[in-house]
Amino acid sequence: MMFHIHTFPEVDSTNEVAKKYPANNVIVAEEQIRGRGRFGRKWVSSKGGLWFSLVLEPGKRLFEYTFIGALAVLESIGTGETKWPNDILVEGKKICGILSEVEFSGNEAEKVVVGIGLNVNNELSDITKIAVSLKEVTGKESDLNELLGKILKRYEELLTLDHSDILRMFKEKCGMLGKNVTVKSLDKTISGEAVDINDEGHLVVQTEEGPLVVQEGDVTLL
Ligand code: BT5
Repeated sequence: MMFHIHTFPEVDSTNEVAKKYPANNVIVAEEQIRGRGRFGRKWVSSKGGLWFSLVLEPGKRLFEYTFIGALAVLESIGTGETKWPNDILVEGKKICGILSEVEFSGNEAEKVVVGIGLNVNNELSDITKIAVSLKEVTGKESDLNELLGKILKRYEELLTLDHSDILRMFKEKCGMLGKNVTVKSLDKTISGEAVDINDEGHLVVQTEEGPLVVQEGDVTLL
């Protein structure tokens, strides 16, 4: 395997630790004190979950690293569907979230950090309405190291595929295409049918005013 794995009992955020490492390293934490989502949101990361960040060479578009992460996790847990732009859902609840970030050296992308949070054996206490763990889905605990190994192996394989293959695979597993959605981005909210994910990784929504392209945001299925 191309990845070197470093495990820590507790960190603020594995994405922050990962930024100090060169490509092909993976940072794993048993627990995160300040696990992060997009837009500075909090990611609940207590013991029993799989919280890790991959450090990768730049070269692909950022969303591809996220889509590859989603596909690698999906295939490794054997259940669920992808949700644009960075989640995996099982029965409508979030089991996995991904946060991909670029590290620059001057103007040039130096590396990409892909942070993956997967609820495995951890308790979800106050977010059970929106979140689910693999343990709840399968009825049994999973071995975290075994699962991590599977995901990393699959990630490495998917990295060699073309942009178009990754996009096609992500779309095939995407439960929200063809459904009516509301998308809240930072500055506006739109509703319509989610019809496609374009080559840029953006969501295309067919609204009453015509098709709109959404670059980032949170989607609610109607
Ligand atoms: C994400 O953000 O889904 C990206 C999460 C990435 C977490 C990994 S863990 C390893 C690495 N280190 C980090 O610090 N982060 C990465 P977003 O789409 O913004 O979703 C965040 C929202 O998900 C929160 O506002 C909550 O509503 C919900 N949430 C928080 N913790 C959750 C959990 N454990 N399971 C499911 N949903 C959760």
